[in-house]
Amino acid sequence: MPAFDDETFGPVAAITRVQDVDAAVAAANASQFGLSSNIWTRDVALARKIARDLYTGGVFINGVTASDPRVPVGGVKNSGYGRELSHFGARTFVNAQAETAPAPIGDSLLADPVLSLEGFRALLSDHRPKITIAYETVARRMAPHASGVPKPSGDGFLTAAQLFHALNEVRPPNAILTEESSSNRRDLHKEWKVTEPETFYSAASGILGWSLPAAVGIALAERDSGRNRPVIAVIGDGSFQYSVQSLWTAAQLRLPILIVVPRNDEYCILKSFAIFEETPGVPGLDIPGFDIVSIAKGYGCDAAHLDDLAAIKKAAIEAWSKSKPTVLEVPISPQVPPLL
Ligand SMILES: Cc1ncc(C[n+]2csc(CCOP(=O)(O)OP(=O)(O)O)c2C)c(N)n1
Ligand SMILES: [Mg+2]
Repeated sequence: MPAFDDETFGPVAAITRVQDVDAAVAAANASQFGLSSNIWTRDVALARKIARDLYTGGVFINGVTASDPRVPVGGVKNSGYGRELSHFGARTFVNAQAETAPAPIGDSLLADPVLSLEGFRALLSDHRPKITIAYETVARRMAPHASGVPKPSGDGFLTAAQLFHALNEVRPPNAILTEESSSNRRDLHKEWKVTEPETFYSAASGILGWSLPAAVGIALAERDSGRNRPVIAVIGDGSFQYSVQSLWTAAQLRLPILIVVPRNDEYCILKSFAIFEETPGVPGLDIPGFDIVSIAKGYGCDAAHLDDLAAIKKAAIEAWSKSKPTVLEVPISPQVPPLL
């Protein structure tokens, strides 16, 4: 019967006679809707018992449906998109709870970004890094570092290790490194010893698109806090594309970040995976043809294509004294290293 099955919302009361309480509950629960229900009776104890059996967003005894701004009130089944009143109502439209609930690590915060940042700023204003770990302890935890100058590739290109070795030679000891250079991470850690606290950042999840904006945020914080440590982002040519717009922010804010892009024209680490998984011929792993210099200049950065270690070192030193970001595109050997 449409009047029973549809949500009329009009000035219509659909009345259905049933044999007893159980039949009433069964009829109510058969509805595809479930915004709320009302029980009218002198027997409040019975009403409470019935209420437990009704599947609706709320049950009101001897009263019409009402809501309270202090709590989210709403329906079940096909009723109640979002919740009435309270700030939770609007958020159900964006599935915010569903997005934050599965956070694989750490805690998710569901909050207004502006209010949250204001709150965090107040909390952090007195924050000074506390150096609690002795250098010797840190040094013991680090991967073994290469000694000597890395060997050339033999194919005419620089190796990633040669590039990182050169950068390490010219960087100040307190330089902050953000990293997203998947297949070259091992070489980077061999050549670039992280000895100072809070000088190495990388996405714990492995998600691409994190390190470039992170470098921008860190450089901004360094300037605002007066610490002014130099910032370098080492980011693969593939990863560079993921949040390349952050170059614009860096240029607009006149941040002297050095961004080094080891260019191998490929998603190299995924080729390593393909070998490891014995799945030859995976498509889409070559990414030739990006003009990284033009892209960077287009966003307002200084940029150069360099394949010579002396020129790279000179450009790196200059980068940290500029009032804009510098992007260095450095072709490196496309050799695919073993995954493990
Ligand atoms: C958002 C996101 N998309 C895709 C991936 C899968 N992924 C992991 S590494 C990688 C390739 C990175 O290429 P590049 O930055 O050029 O580094 P290379 O492996 O060549 O050193 C991709 C696509 C990911 N981790 N995150
Ligand atoms: Mg690459």
